[in-house]
Amino acid sequence: MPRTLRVKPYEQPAGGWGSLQSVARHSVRQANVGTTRELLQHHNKPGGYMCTSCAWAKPAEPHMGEFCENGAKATFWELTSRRAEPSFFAEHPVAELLSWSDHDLENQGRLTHPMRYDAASDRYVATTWDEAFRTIGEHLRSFDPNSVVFYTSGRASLETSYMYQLLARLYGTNNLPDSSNMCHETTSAALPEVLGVPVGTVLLDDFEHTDCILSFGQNVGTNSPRMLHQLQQARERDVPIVVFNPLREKGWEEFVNPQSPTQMVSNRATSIATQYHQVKTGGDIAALVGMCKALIEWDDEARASGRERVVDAHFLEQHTHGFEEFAQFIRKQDWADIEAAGGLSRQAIEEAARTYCQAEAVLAVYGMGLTQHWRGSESVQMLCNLLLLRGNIGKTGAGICPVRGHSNVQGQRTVGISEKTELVPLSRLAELYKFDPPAEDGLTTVDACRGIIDGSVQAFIGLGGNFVRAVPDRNIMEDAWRRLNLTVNIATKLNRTHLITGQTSYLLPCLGRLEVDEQATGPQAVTMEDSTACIHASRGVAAPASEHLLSEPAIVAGIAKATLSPNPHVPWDEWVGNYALVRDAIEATYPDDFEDFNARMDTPGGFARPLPARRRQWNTDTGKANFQLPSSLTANLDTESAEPLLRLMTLRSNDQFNTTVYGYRDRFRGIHGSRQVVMMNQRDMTRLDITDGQLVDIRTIADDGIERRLSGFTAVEYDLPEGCCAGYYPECNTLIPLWQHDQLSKTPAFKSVPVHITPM
Ligand SMILES: Nc1nc2c(c(=O)[nH]1)N[C@H]1C(S)=C(S)[C@@H](COP(=O)(O)OP(=O)(O)OC[C@H]3O[C@@H](n4cnc5c(=O)[nH]c(N)nc54)[C@H](O)[C@@H]3O)O[C@H]1N2
Ligand SMILES: Nc1nc2c(c(=O)[nH]1)N[C@H]1C(S)=C(S)[C@@H](COP(=O)(O)OP(=O)(O)OC[C@H]3O[C@@H](n4cnc5c(=O)[nH]c(N)nc54)[C@H](O)[C@@H]3O)O[C@H]1N2
Ligand SMILES: [Mo]
Repeated sequence: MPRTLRVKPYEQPAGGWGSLQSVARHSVRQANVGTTRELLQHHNKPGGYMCTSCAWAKPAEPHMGEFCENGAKATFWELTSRRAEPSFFAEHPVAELLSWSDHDLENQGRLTHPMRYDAASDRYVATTWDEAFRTIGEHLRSFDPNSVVFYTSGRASLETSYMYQLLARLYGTNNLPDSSNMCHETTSAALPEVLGVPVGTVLLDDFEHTDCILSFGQNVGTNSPRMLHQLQQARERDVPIVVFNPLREKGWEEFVNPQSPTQMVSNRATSIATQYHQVKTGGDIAALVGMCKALIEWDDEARASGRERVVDAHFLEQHTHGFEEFAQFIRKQDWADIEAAGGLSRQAIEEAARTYCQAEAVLAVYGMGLTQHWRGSESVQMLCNLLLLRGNIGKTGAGICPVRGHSNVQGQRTVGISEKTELVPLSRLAELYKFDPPAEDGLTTVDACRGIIDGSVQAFIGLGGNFVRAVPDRNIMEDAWRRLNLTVNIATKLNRTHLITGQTSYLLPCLGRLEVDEQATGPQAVTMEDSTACIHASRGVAAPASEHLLSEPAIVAGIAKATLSPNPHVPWDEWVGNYALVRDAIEATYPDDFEDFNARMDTPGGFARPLPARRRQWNTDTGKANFQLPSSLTANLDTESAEPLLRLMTLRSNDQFNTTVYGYRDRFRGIHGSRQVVMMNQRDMTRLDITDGQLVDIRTIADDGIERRLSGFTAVEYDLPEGCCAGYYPECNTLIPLWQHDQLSKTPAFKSVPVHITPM
């Protein structure tokens, strides 16, 4: 269906009446009005279910409705009354469905039957679970285990994830990439070198005690809206909030709490950011170097004149390694270079540094604007350097807070979904299950893509997600995907990845987290870990979408039993009948993190994993927190180009969850009706002879001989720094070269694609 673009700046705050209207619209469209509204009472509450949208922390004392606009949309979307039944697939051949939009595919509703792809009729046809497991098992037994990829999207529970990693390892491979490899893997790779932990150190309580909040590259109003409660409360205590983001995102500007009758009636918003720095994309290293430079210069002056130190000398001495070298490096940096790389003036950077210095306890939140860059890890480590200077790790009200994406993406890594053997207690698994786990590292997401392109990967099992749509180099990947021998997708809704079929393809429908999961010993609970490393139980409350669905643990066990030779130490059936036994197995594997797991999983607010860095114990090579020097002032890949080069950021709208496009209203950015747009700075438009609303051609600048191009996108004039532009994910994924990724973690550089834009 052709869509018409409308651009209308949004004058309202985040939250407020706009948010209520949007929730109401979605509840009506998914035709589940009454029931779902009742269910929302159990949302993110102890004893209830944990939201399927973002991973933000759930408080011990929840609000009356502990949900946000986007959490409510995710709930409606999962509990829709629509169904994609076998009759739907009989009517529509796969070739036809391939021409449908992401929105229209998922909007068909919940999958109801296990389906097998029939090449002769080019259709998915219903099959039985027995047949599906048997055929999948036969195929898997015929492959070299290292040619099979076991991908996980970040939604599956700790129980499912633990079983899934064990299936892969018993089968013989560590090929366990997950969506984290495209997301916060940068964090998981960068933080251990510096702080000795792969996750953030901040707890929800810290927001109540902090004196200053820094934010880098995260869009709170859209992607973790419940955090606005903590931000609003901090603002009520007059806590400064300093934001670095190329775009002026609504959530960081002002917020009306839809759950506060007084605020709703008066429509008086709380302003959130006290400083808003529109850094250039990839310019955070420069901004952070600048802040550190200001601090160290002020500290040098203080020391010279005998005044109180600006850095926390005691902390630096006791707890850190490499400070002197770092300070020398920082002193040598030139303000002109810092200003050019970050796009911020020295004055603005010093203003931020002053606010940082005046606070006793500072916490920093960050998202994809830091992680998805060529030097994403260096950006994250530079943020740690700044925090370390004043001892802002391991004290109340302070710390580093990566805002994770999927609702259990952090937890999956905790229980063994990882391609990196060093992160997994393989010897413990060997002891518990009496087998020899594969010793070599498996494939990351980027390496899995390479393997699919070069033919060394033969089969792909997807536990959720929309892999082909989420990865870079979409066109190349779609072609390569068809050569796969076997693809198996465990999913709730239809998406494009399911339609690009390998030689043998199965689509296996599962229960969603919100549904009652009845097994041999009764209804089951599952668990997940939030962004602050707190673990919560979740119990489904809605009736299953179809009687033919199996739970994710049951599907994993079904594939395992059909593939592996029996192992008396791995009780697949007992586990499926009683998830508490899986939790016992998790506890046996990770006794420190999961002590008394079954007893503690209902702790209000979750139970916190014991993180050494929170206690200022540093599990690093030096036994201290390590300063790390950046190799450049920019996080962007240096690209030589004779043509005018812009840096494209690919972003989420306020009406999507990753590749799930709920609709076409990016309300906060005022962009409605179409996602085929590119937001541009007015001076760049003039320079490139492009007018507002004009159709343009976007081409990636890369010297690898591959043409990556999108045509017919509409240029929209937008308030972002010169030299930067922005488009939507996943529409722009064709433009992103697979090899442009973070140097340490291989997280794709989705936020700084060098492009050339011309009028059509
Ligand atoms: N409703 C909803 N919630 C979600 C999701 C969703 O799609 N919809 N997705 C979930 C997932 S998996 C994730 S990972 C998170 C993602 O949540 P975010 O981390 O907020 O991810 P993005 O939407 O990609 O936006 C990143 C922000 O970084 C800014 N930015 C871009 N480049 C730079 C840069 O170089 N420097 C700085 N300082 N800023 C930059 C952009 O302007 C944007 O505001 O949200 C999760 N929650
Ligand atoms: N250009 C660009 N690309 C990006 C990003 C970006 O910012 N820019 N962000 C990256 C990031 S941060 C991420 S996390 C990835 C996301 O990549 P993925 O996690 O692979 O993608 P999603 O869109 O979250 O997956 C949606 C699908 O999951 C399935 N699903 C939903 N719920 C369930 C469930 O309960 N169980 C099962 N089994 N399946 C379920 C549905 O079928 C749905 O279609 O994309 C990455 N790609
Ligand atoms: Mo993510």
